[in-house]
Amino acid sequence: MSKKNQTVTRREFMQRSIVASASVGSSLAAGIAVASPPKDADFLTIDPWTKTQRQNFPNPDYGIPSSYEKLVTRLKYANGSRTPLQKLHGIITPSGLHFERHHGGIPEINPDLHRLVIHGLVDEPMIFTMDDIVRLPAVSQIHFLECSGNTFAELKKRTWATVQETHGLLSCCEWTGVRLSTLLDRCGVKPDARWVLAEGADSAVMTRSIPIDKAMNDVIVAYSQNGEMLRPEQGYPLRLFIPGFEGNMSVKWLRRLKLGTEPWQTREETSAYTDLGADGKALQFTFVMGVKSVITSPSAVMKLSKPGFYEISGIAWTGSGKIRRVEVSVDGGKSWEDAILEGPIMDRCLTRFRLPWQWNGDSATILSRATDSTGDVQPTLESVIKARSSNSYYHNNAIQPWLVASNGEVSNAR
Ligand SMILES: Nc1nc2c(c(=O)[nH]1)N[C@H]1C(S)=C(S)[C@@H](COP(=O)(O)O)O[C@H]1N2
Ligand SMILES: [Mo]
Repeated sequence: MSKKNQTVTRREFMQRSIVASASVGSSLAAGIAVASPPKDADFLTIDPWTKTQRQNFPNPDYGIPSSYEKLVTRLKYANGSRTPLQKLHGIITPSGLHFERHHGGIPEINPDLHRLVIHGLVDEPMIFTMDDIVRLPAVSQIHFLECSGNTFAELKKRTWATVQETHGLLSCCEWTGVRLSTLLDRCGVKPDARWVLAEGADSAVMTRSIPIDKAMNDVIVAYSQNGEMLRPEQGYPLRLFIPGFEGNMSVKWLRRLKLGTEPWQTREETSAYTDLGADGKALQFTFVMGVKSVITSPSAVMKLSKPGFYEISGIAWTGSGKIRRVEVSVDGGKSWEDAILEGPIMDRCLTRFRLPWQWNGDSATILSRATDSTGDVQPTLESVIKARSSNSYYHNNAIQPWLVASNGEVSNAR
């Protein structure tokens, strides 16, 4: 009988690694080994690329990934594209791989001509140019952005194969800009202002109402992503970024903010982005994204080449604060073990988790379950479905299972 599939504690892992490096070939080392020892002196052979001097700059002025990384791309669908989460490391999404969701295409905006208007219940309405905005005190914050439609298809049935397909409407970047409160303070918020309307300059004229408390708290009017100006598809030259809230509220190509006493009941907060109940009544304004996690490796449709050591690794996030804990199960949810959370653990940001695993070659269902700083625990799919009517599909934050078959093939086990 084969040994039970088991996770390896950090201490055990360190001890085994020490043993492994001290005595290659011992049984413990064999269990943990992921590389092969040199058979002869062939590792001393000099490779052709070491023998030939090449030009310093075969690459364009704006750097691109190695030609061997051509398969690490976004995956397009009708209204946008998805991030290849299973092929990324750490927590940062490279700008060129950030997911996209466009309701009316990507406008081409000349930043010199772009304006942001703030009006309504303010002491003094104002028009800002990009120069005006970039001059103001700025902040840089690393936050995730998730479309509330992310993972929606899995509510009904197993639909997608890879993490990119099931969870790829999620990305995480460093966003730089001016706090919305800085701009609103300049205009002077009238005491009866309760809501802010944000409007985009794209042909969809995407509009959403934001509660004033959130607007005055951590919202960023962002012009930069990962150090450079926003990509056109992310809202160049200016977007709203609302940490922790459903993606569609972070209005791209931001051109107008209006302060008022009530929400505006715009198209995107009435006909869409509401959760229709069984009684025909819709739940409106579910702003905060629930606590969620997914194992990105191993994940569908990877193939484990042989039994032995693997690191189970994934990402966790919550719209309510910080990730406090991620548990991993390798037996379909019967038992759980705490994964290692990689710091710094930031507010409304992806957190990378890791857990050493000895795969014995038997089929195994692997799962992750996140808990956030408010105590919220990621729900099972069954409980999400039970809590919903079949009409509702936004905000699915259920636990995602992957099946590692005995031949090493990994598949979606929803
Ligand atoms: N002006 C405008 N803002 C928009 C959208 C849009 O179509 N137009 N799409 C929204 C939706 S549904 C999401 S999930 C996020 C996606 O942002 P991204 O394309 O930068 O990933 O932008 C939101 N902001
Ligand atoms: Mo979205």
